[in-house]
Amino acid sequence: MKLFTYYRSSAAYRVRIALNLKGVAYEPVFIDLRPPAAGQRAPEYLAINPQGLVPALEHEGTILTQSLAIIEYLDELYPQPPFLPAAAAARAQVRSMALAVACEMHPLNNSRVLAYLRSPLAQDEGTVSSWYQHWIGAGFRSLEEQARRVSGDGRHMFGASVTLADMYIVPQMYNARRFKCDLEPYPTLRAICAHLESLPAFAKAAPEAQPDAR
Ligand SMILES: N[C@@H](CCC(=O)N[C@@H](CS)C(=O)NCC(=O)O)C(=O)O
Repeated sequence: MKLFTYYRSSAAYRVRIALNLKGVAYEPVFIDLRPPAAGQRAPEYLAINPQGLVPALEHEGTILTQSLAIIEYLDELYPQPPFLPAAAAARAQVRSMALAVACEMHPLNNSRVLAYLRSPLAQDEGTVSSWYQHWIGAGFRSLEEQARRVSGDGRHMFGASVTLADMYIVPQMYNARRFKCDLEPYPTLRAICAHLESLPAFAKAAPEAQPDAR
């Protein structure tokens, strides 16, 4: 199994966590997203993933893209430990929190969106930073309340074991710290992430633990 990854990509970070939780060995292929390399837009990478985004996963000759599709694939292939609870309503609650990160927060703060604000829209770093912090605040406020309602132990987004939602909140929290967002208003999310980041599968997936970190 080959994972096309970049250490600071939060979407790749989600998949690294999932692979580690399943105990699946993989070969990382490093795609440097920063200019001037911009490896995600190189013709050889676009041949692998026409979306021009990391992650991508190659397994048995098939290439998969989009972190959620990849993580669900892994969960179907390797059912233990399961990434979703058993009950239908609980599964929907977990997916809702993962999707709040994947569909509402991350797309607004992705590197290509921030780059577009800088050029051609000519926004200065202060404006780019308030854009970033605004959308983190909007997302985290709702997730804080959701997690407060459905976390079973204050250490997981849902119930008392690791689910899909945990694989999405930790990388988003990492990014929020990196962009110096005020995290004081989110004690539930901070406590959950502190616990999750101490687990080996999460620690091994962290950006700083990756061979391409610099
Ligand atoms: N929804 C996608 C998001 C993928 C994505 O946006 N990846 C970012 C890194 S976190 C990327 O490749 N950005 C390159 C760019 O913005 O040009 C997923 O979940 O896989």
